[in-house]
Amino acid sequence: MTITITAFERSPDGGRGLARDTRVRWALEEVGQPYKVRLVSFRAMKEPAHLAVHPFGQIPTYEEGDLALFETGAIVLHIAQRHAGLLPEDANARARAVTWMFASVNTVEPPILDLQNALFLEGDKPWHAERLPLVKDRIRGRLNQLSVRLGDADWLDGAFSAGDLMMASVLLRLRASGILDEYRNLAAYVARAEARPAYKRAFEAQLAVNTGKPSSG
Ligand code: GTB
Repeated sequence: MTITITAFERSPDGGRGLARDTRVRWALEEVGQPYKVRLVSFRAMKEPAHLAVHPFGQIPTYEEGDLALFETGAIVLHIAQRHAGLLPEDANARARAVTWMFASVNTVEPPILDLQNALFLEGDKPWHAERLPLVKDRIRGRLNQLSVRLGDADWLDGAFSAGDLMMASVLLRLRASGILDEYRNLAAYVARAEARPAYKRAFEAQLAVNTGKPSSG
């Protein structure tokens, strides 16, 4: 059955991996599933046809036959449950990998999103300069804990899993802030994730949409 995802017709980052369709593309590349992409404009995302699939008028979405999903965590979990390669066979190890998926979007991503909001939506507020260090320190609090847990391991719990895919996707959005590079092991973790052939194919495909150049993969 054909898989169709949605992505920005024109991504604000020029297609350099920051929009969340990257995670879905990456998961599909990891498990070797071909997919089609329906590009949507910011206006089309708020129109009834798209809202029928995504109640919050966002990207990405995932459609496969009569199944329509939104929320990257749920989409990546769906892909990982149906195709080998992103979740361990052992039931307990599988549950731990899913735990890391939830931790990425529920515990690590919120303070990172708060920084994006502070930088892009609150720059003109009189309290912006006072608030910014607090927002950054809340991220550091989480990264300190994550860094201790990862230690010198390559991945969060044994072999690479959907938990790492989600966590690396969340962390890479921090690179421009410089905060990721304060944590040697986390910066190396993200670099290791980005070096995976499946990530590179996903990145190139998203970039190609925005540059008009066909992707090589
Ligand atoms: N929790 C949802 C999920 O995980 O799927 C969040 C989905 C979401 O935030 N989608 C964003 C969106 O559709 C795109 S990824 N925004 C449009 C809207 O809400 O109207 C966020 C994003 C956008 C652009 C960049 N960028 O270019 O730098 C980075 C991240």
